[in-house]
Amino acid sequence: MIIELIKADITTIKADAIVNAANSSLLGGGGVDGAIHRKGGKEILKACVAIRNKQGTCKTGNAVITTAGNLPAKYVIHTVGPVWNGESEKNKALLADCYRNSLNLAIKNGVKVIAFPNISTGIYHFPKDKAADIAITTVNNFAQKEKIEKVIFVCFDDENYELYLQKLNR
Ligand code: AR6
Repeated sequence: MIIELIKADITTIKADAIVNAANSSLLGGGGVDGAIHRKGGKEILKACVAIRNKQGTCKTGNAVITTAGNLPAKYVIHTVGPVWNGESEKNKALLADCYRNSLNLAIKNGVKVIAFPNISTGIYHFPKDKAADIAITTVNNFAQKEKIEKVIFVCFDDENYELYLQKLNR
């Protein structure tokens, strides 16, 4: 499995799947979620509503998959990161769940190349340094690594990009 780091808007990435930092409603929001729904078009929201009608809201740490609508990717994997409310093992475990459950769902759908944003580090205020450690460690320790060809960490802000650069070079 190759790990790639880029600084970009994830809606421009032509991967098999891009991951969305969604909320449990699955109905859209701000940040990367807003950008994905805006640029991906109505088909994504339609698919999210269908999932909600079938299985209800998406719990923190879980992931669901939809079409990517008008985006260059094939699928969007929507995962719900934890809201930072202070240091806790639970928060860290839930963020790791987001990466692991997204990767498992990717494999189930034949995804070879997957792009992740820096889940929970925006509106949900998870400290960027801690979140980057969890993201990198979880992806590195993922049990079925050989089934994924490439994981792209897509950083949007300079701070996240510099953190990932340092940590991945180590
Ligand atoms: N491409 C890649 N990364 C982005 C983009 C983009 N277009 N836009 C922002 N980021 P956030 P969260 C980065 O707030 O913290 C929404 O309202 C951003 O720099 O998008 O998980 C949802 O509906 C940050 O590093 O997600 C939820 O309610 C990272 O994406 C809530 O926000 C995550 O920031 C989720 O909050």
